[in-house]
Amino acid sequence: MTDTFTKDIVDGLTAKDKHLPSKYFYDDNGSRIFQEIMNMPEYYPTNAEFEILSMQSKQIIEALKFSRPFNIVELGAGDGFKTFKLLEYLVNNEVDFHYVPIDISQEAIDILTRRLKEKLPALKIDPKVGDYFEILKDNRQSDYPSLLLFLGGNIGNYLEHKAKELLALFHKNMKRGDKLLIGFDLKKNPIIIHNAYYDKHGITKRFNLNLLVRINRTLDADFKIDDFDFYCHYSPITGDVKSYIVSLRKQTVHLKAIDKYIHFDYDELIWTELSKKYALEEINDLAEHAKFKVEHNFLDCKHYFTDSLWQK
Ligand code: AVI
Repeated sequence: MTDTFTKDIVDGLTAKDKHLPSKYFYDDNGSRIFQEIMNMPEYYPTNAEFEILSMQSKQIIEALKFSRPFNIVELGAGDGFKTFKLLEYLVNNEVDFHYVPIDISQEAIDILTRRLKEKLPALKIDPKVGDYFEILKDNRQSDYPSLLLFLGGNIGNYLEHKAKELLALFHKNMKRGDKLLIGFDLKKNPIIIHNAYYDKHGITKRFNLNLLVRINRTLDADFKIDDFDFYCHYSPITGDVKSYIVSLRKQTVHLKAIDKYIHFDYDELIWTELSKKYALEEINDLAEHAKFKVEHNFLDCKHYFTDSLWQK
């Protein structure tokens, strides 16, 4: 048993309280299901952040106070849908900058590059595939100031100590004066949050159960998907949305590739994801802890989401 995926899955499924890392949701099928989630009317973060980036591009760019040229480095660019409005604003205003989208998926980067070249032929784009930090280290050599984008509220999927570690790494790999624009989903009426995750269409359920399908394929396992269900719960006090897979029977699953048996009790849970919602003060505390200064919170009109601008 050598690879990290196998180790993470086995560690999680043999722990006293079973858990699986949400980063493994995103195989090709999982990424497609996530697109469906983002298109659901109940999943408000996509629209909220889209509104911020389309209505406040001018204010965001002015707040940078960067000399020209500069770089915009996007971590986990994906399909680049949200960022398009910001890039369009800059290109239309003939601002001198380079866009450096980074993603782990070659396919996502190819699609994004092709689309942007078509829609914004004047854009200077320098796409990169691979690990954020290796690429950030290179970017540190650049003489130009950089704006780092970490959008979509992805920070909410990290446990507190992991979020702190990630922000410290960003800080370490930035130059003095560089800025970070980071998306946070905010605490709000709990019913709105509940409906975005415990959706009536069952798409988020499919998103979670797809992880079992992935384990079946990758580790030649025999999870019977219909014998598992999905549950999630929002705690308005902590701001945590926690998602679980529920075993509907007492059952045993065989991971044939590594000849390992996993036993499940009736109603036993596998914790799959944290999607934390923040208060603005908590965002401030996180920034200060990582030695950033919060310069501005760009909010949507309903105050559901913020793209928070931080300076190193
Ligand atoms: C990617 N991430 C910010 C999403 C979230 O809201 O936590 C993933 C997701 N999980 C269920 N719905 C969406």
